[in-house]
Amino acid sequence: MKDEKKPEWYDPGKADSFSSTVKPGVSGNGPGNEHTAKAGRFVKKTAARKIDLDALAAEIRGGNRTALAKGITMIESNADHDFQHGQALLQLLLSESGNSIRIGITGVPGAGKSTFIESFGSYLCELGHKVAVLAVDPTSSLTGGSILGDKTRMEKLARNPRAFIRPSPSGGKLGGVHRKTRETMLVCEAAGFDVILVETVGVGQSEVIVRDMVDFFMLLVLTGAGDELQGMKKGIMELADSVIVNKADGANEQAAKKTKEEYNRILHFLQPATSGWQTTALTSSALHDKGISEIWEMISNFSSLTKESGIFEERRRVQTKEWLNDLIIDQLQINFFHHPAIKSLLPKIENEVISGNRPVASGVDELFKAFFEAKK
Ligand SMILES: Nc1nc2c(ncn2[C@@H]2O[C@H](COP(=O)(O)OP(=O)(O)OP(=O)(O)O)[C@@H](O)[C@H]2O)c(=O)[nH]1
Ligand SMILES: [Mg+2]
Repeated sequence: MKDEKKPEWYDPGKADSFSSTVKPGVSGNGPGNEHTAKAGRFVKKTAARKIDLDALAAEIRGGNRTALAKGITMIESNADHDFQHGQALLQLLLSESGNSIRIGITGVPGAGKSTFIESFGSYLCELGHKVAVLAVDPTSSLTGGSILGDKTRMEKLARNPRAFIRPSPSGGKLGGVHRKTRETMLVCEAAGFDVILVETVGVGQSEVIVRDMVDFFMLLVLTGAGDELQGMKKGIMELADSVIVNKADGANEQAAKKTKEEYNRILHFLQPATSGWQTTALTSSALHDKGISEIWEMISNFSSLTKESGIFEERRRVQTKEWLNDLIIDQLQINFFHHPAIKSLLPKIENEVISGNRPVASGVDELFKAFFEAKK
């Protein structure tokens, strides 16, 4: 393509493929100009729709944010052809992924997770890190992604060129959010982000999902321990590598320190989330950037300790294996329940089982026989 035909705003690093081009003006409509006049109209270019995945992968490796966003959109799409492209893109980037510390952050609504990420993320950018912020919001399929919908709490970070913020994807298929967030994490790593922060709201199963995709998991809590501490599910505390008592500022500072000590006492008796690491409580004021450097120091210690012992790599291997397992189960469910043979047979079996005329296991047996028979 000749240079003068390129649009003014083209990306110089990009190949010569544009969905629109600048056409030279047509002078008159006389004889000899018919073709030019015709070509000037909008013509849908089929070739432009072909995605050059190698070029996209190269741009992502080079840290191009537009390319990164494009790759993630592909991964997040629920359309089948995007799924295929997304997987091919991941294949190209896989060897460059993994070089990061993945940190999960959970806590009840209002604990200060987003404010903490704003403060912590900005601090890490100042240290020279590149920070990607992702979210797992179990309600995003219903609400269209609320958790990071308000970037207002992360205004400073959102403007930082070393940071990248991506709201929670919506589900689509079963296990969709889980898969998409993990894959997004890999693409961000390939783009050079060396700290990945995953925010999740402390309700339902999302803590377990995020625990399974990160290296370090922290629980943000507030003061007013006593009863709250008693009521808190032991299970969640046992997922955490650290408990952070946030809002340790102003009149609340002393109370927060006391709460921290109470947590440390209790944590001592609990099963640690990571073997060889004692889960510890610290305080922070996300609003006033206090306690932030201590938290990073703790995570750095965690990282070197677990890398030395091999626990870090081992956890990642186990996580990937479990991820594979989860996806197989998702696929099996989708295939089974969406199969026409099952769709037509299931209501009859349900009726028989519910009315007490048939043992449940025998109903399942018939369904699977019908499923495998239809698959032959
Ligand atoms: N005083 C004080 N207020 C804080 C601190 N951190 C957060 N807040 C305030 O607490 C409120 C909730 O903070 P968010 O960061 O939105 O909390 P969140 O945990 O992300 O909440 P959800 O996203 O709704 O789950 C906001 O009004 C913050 O300004 C802190 O360290 N000190
Ligand atoms: Mg939030």
